[in-house]
Amino acid sequence: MSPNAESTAFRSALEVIRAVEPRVADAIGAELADQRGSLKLIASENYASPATLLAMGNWFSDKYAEGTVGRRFYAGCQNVDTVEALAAEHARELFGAAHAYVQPHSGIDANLVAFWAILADRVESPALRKAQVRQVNELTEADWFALRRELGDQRMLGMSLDAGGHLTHGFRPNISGKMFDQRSYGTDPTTGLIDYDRVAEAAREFRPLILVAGYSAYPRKVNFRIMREIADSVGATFMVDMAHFAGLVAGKVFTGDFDPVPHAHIVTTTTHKSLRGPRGGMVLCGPELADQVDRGCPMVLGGPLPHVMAAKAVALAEARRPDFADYASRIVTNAQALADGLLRRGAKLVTGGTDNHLVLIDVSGYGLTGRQAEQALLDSGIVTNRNAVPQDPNGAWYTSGIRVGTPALTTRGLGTVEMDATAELIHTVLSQTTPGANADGTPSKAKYVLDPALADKVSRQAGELLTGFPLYPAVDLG
Ligand code: DSN
Repeated sequence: MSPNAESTAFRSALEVIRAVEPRVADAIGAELADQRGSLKLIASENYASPATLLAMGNWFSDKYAEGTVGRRFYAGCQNVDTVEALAAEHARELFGAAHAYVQPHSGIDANLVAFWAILADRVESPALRKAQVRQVNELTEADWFALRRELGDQRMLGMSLDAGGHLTHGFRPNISGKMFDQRSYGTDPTTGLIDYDRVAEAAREFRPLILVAGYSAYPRKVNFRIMREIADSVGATFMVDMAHFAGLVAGKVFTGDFDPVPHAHIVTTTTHKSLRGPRGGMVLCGPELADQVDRGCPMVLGGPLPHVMAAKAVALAEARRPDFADYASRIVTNAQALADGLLRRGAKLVTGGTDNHLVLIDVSGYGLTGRQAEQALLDSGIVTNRNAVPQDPNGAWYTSGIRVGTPALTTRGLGTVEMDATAELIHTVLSQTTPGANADGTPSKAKYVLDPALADKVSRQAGELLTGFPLYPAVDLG
């Protein structure tokens, strides 16, 4: 590759865009400047490689490709077949899965595909059998009523939202909460850890069709062997949503009992978090569920996004290289250094630390809500997001937590020394922010007081911390 290839590619792309709508070109340039200038600690974000980004900006976007490789509802899909097959092959090899479905547009979509596949596989219903794509026209009105009744009775057991579970695991703001009769398992109130005996007890009482493991804000490993045993003991299908930690599985940081792929019947993920690919989703499963999973489009999904599947193939190829394992293990070392730095300065952390990519700070220890802390940090050049903590008295909107994660900063090359410096900046801001009041003098859960001079100083220090770790160093937009 020529030394200026990346700069030339992005500069030329912006020039072409600018000729049509300069404000879009400006916004793209501004986004790079913002990302370069801030400490990005959002646990679910990362920086995809230039090759991954460039694989998305092309004429694959113009192609319809409903169906699967070699069995499309549209003609002329030979090149889409090539990239979809490549992405699936890389995913199978990387994760040791029998089958990979790379069409989901997001994690929610991947979970819906999995839910449908499990329902179609497990629910004994003649109406449901007919509801498969090719027989759907045979459904009578009575069949539809029966189908809705039968599906409506199904049960799901997943991790509770305030313990770190995800909306799509059966919670009301997501369709899964309306599709399934849902119950959740939480964490031990003293340790903050999953109590597997309590999960087993909940499974015995509730008899779910689907037991879901996976999280978006739990800072610890999950023992998937034990979870599978629990699922088997009640005849449930065991599903793992590894969206947050797929990069740690790919990089062989989570192995044995902590690798979900050999233990789960079906695994879903996003591709853009710790896995560092394009924004999208994916489903892995064994041969038993493969046919149902492959019906994802058009059963659940809109037309596949061939340009994103091309980018998935590129990113998955990158994740198969030996340096990805090194990256994945540094994500965890960095998260632990960040946690240690925060603890040493007196911060309160859910579970007292981390063994994955994220740390959950209970900011009630600083007398703040998550909303106040999130905004004060943002004013200071530190991008995080607020998150509920277990049994959160402030609910899911204001929250009492701040979730921080290391996949993005690790991609930039920051290490444990910089994580300690980051902990210092976070602690400085949080310890010097105070809750604000509403106009009528009552305490506010959103307003806060932070000296702007301090916010500016921390912002500058955050910028200095990043100077030695340029983002997209080979991309100069001029
Ligand atoms: N929105 C993602 C996260 O931030 O964890 C999960 O869907």
